[in-house]
Amino acid sequence: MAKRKTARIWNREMETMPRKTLQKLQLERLKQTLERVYNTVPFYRKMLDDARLKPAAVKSLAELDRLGFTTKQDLRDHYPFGMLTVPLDQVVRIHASSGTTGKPTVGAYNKNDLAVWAEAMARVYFAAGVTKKDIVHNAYGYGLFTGGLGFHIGAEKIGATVIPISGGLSKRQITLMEDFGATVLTCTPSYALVLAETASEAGVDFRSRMKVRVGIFGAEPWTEEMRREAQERMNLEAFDIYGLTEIIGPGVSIECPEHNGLHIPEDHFLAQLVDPDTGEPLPDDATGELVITTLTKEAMPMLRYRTRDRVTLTREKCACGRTMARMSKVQGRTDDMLVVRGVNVFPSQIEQVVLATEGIAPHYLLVLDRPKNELDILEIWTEATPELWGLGTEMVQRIEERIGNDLRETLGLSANVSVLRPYAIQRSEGKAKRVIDKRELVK
Ligand code: DLL
Repeated sequence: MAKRKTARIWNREMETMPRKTLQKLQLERLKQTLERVYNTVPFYRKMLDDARLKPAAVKSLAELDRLGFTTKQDLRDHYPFGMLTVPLDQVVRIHASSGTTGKPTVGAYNKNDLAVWAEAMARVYFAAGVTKKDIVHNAYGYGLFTGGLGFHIGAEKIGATVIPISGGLSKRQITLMEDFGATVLTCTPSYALVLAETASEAGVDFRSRMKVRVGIFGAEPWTEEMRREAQERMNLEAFDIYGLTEIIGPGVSIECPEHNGLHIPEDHFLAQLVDPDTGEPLPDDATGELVITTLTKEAMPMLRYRTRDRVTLTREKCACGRTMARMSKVQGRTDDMLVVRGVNVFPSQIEQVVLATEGIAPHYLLVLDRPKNELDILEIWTEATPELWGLGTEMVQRIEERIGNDLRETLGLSANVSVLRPYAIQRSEGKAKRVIDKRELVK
């Protein structure tokens, strides 16, 4: 008989819990969370009061639907620490990602939150078949971005050896991956393909020289074609991982060896699906917007957070044995946020920087592409005013450089900027189409 891969499960008690028991636990934890935020965060107190919901009186999970939502804009309105339930001296870590305009979205953790995160990431590693015997080459960025440190604490939790290489210096990554005998590669899917390309350019046969057998790729949308390409070129099994700063970072869901959806640790994160236009609940098998309520986070819990990510859900038991809900691969966003090389950015943020530059007319176009085996390329086309154009090519080039530098400094984003002659950009007659995304990330 063919030997079936036995699924490794980090926390069997939780991850395979009967759904009835799970729902009881979720209700208990939800009530604790509601109690906590009601007493400490004015924004949530108002949300609960508006819904006439008293934390102690909540009797079922369904009552959650009476509440409104928490959005990125709400986090911005309470930037940086207005959503905290604890004084800052109990916060031990802060991460951040881009917000809708200017200010970043903050994630704050107390000691217990870091423990919850490490637990979620330990489950991730086990789902992907990673154990303490593995050597994890962690090429997610370390810093404010949650990728690097999230994968780091999870690897430590399971006792694997972690190489905190972060992103960049690709040739050196290839050398160290081989020298240290890495068995697991963690990075964005597009960076994985860049590493494969770098190896082949350096004459290194990735398949025979590297020991990498597992890749845990996420933080940006990617297609089945990219998975096939990565698996083929690097001789590894690729797992999709999803997460967002507002909820905890990576670890909000992960594929198991069945590769049939991403498991959500529902004892920590309660998942709902809503119609993005009306906010009404949707059945699991519809495509809708994922809404998450955290059940165990302490410093900065989230009630009904609108992720803006479009998915379907299933709560049927998986062949791997887990009873935890699975979400589909992210099928797109319900807002205009772009994920460029793993960096979240809204067109409005780019607009602010570009149009604040002297000599630039208020017309622009963002063109995104992902050439085979390369990172995303963002081109920004904008237009000179007749005055700037009159000053000659050298001046125009200087402005292009200035915009490029400003974007790098304010948004951490590198882009190819072209300032075109006046009236070069087509005027629209209705809603301006400002973004051309050629990456075809959603099929
Ligand atoms: O990207 C956390 C993360 C780090 C996830 C490392 C996985 C691996 P943010 O920077 O806040 O957090 O970006 C969150 O990125 O709302 C999605 O739109 C998108 N995203 C994240 N993972 C995936 C994925 C991290 N696997 C936003 N597929 C989310 C598609 C993803 N989109």
